[in-house]
Amino acid sequence: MDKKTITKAYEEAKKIYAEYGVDTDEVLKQFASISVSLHCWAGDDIKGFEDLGDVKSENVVTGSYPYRARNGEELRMDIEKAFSYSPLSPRVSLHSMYHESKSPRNDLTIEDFRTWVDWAKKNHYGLDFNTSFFTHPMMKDGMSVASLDKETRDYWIKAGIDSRKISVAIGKELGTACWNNFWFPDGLKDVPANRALYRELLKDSLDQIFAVPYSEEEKKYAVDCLEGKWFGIGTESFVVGSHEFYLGYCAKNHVGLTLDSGHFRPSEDIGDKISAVFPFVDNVMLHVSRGIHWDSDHVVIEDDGLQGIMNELKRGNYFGKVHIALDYFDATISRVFSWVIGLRATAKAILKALLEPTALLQKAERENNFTSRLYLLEEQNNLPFNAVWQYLLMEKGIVSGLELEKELFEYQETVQKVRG
Ligand code: RNT
Ligand code: ZN
Repeated sequence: MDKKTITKAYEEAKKIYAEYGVDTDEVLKQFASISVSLHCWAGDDIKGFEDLGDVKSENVVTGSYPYRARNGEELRMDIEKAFSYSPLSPRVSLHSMYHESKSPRNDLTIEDFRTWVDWAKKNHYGLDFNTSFFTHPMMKDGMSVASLDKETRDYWIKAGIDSRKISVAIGKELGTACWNNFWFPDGLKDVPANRALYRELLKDSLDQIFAVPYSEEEKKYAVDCLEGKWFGIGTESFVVGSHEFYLGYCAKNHVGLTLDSGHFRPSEDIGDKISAVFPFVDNVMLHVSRGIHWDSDHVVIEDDGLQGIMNELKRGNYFGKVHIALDYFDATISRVFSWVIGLRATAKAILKALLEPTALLQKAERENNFTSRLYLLEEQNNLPFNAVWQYLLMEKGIVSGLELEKELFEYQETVQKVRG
């Protein structure tokens, strides 16, 4: 589509949205202020860059699509490529297994991520952090900080403490708070005989990790969050860090809470949980994913789950307060495409939420007029969303449609395929 046609369609759309009380120019301004953190780990199937030999992974990624990024240079190049097709303000979630040094996993500083930090600075990307409490010889029977073995716990507690220093340092250097996520795979395949013991151990380890609170100054640069889970592969019967455990811990100890859309029973959705937890914890981060039957981490697409989350962020005025991050991986398709698809689906869902005539819906609800609420909800599905989306992409010089597809496959053939 040429610029003139896109602009004309936008001007028409603007008038139609105005009838519903929505100012599309304002929406585009608001959209520009919303950032989404892209998970670096989908680019290499959560393998990381350490030389650990044949070590078991606690994160299952299926598929054998070629062209996995094998080092920092390739991964960063692939991420940049993905961002070039997204209108969202960019951030990158890093895992500690992507450090590019010889240091052990529990003795890292910001300097072990120097290339990442300099790269983020140069490209004006925000950076978020995660400690990889998995895929490592110091994991014991799938456990880290809740292990019965003290040496194992101590190893990972140290990694957790250091991650908070790394996050503050990153946040300070980049001038934007680094969200530091903690997810531990610790759990049991079969029915435990002593759940309480594991939970006491986890609590004690967390108390050590968070023993020193951030100063007021440091709070500007780092936010810690704990991510619970219902079950995982190999932890079908028991996950030590369940959602309830962390909700209690976070509320009491002023730690942020992460909600991953794949980590709850299939009919639960995190769109509903945001307003339930927000008043009681200091910070909330979302891991936007797509579970099919279970925490399958499918690529995020425009579905009801995703739209439900973004609508909730708009309706409760949570944009800018709740941190949005992506978390999925699919090694059966192009990993760069998977980022582009997920980023663009998220961007579209955010834009759609911002364009929602929320004031009208909420007014109808306040007046107990559930008929109008349902009618308007339906009617808005036919408003000219795509005209606004195309205009946004055009303004940012981002291509779409078959052209995008052609360019990304070209990148695969001319860059990814020929990598030494
Ligand atoms: C695992 C969690 C966790 C990880 C990443 C790699 O179930 O969702 O967030 O996917 O940290
Ligand atoms: Zn997650």
